[in-house]
Amino acid sequence: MAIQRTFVMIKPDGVRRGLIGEIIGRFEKRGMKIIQMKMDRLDRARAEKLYAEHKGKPFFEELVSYVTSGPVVAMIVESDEAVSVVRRMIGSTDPKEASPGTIRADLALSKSENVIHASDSAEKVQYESSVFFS
Ligand code: FUP
Repeated sequence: MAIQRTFVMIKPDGVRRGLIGEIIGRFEKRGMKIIQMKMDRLDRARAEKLYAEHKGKPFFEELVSYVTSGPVVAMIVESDEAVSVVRRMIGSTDPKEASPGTIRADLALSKSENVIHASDSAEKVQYESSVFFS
C-alpha cells in the first residue's frame, strides 16, 4: 500500500453547472479522503503558473481565459495510489474519447471545458498544490 495525495481542481464549468457535489461524491464513495478543499478564483498570473507546461501552445490563451472565468474548487485527495487512481477516474482529456463511467465522459463533451483537472505525477502534485495551498 502506498498512501498518496493528489491535487484535484473542479474547473469553472463544473462549478457553474452545479457539479461540485457529484464530483466530490465520486471520490468519497470510492473511499478516498478529502484532506483540504477550497473555492477560489484564479487570476491570470496564477492560471499561467498552474498551466506553465502549456505556455506557447495554440490552446493556451483559451485555456487561461476559461480557467479564470469563474470560481474553481481546489482539493487535496488522499488514497492508496491516489495520483493514478484519480487520473483513471477523470478519464481522457477529450471527454468524447473518455471511457464511460469516468467523470469527463459522464459529465462533459468539450475538450477545452472538461470539468476537472488532476495532477498526473507526484511532482505535479507539489507544484499545482502550491498555486492554491500554502
Ligand atoms: P489533462 O492532463 O487531461 O487535464 O490534459 P492536459 O494537461 O494535456 O491539458 C490541460 C488542459 O488544456 C485540458 F484539460 C484542456 C486544455 N486542452 C485544450 O483545450 N486543447 C488541447 O488540445 C489540449 C488541452
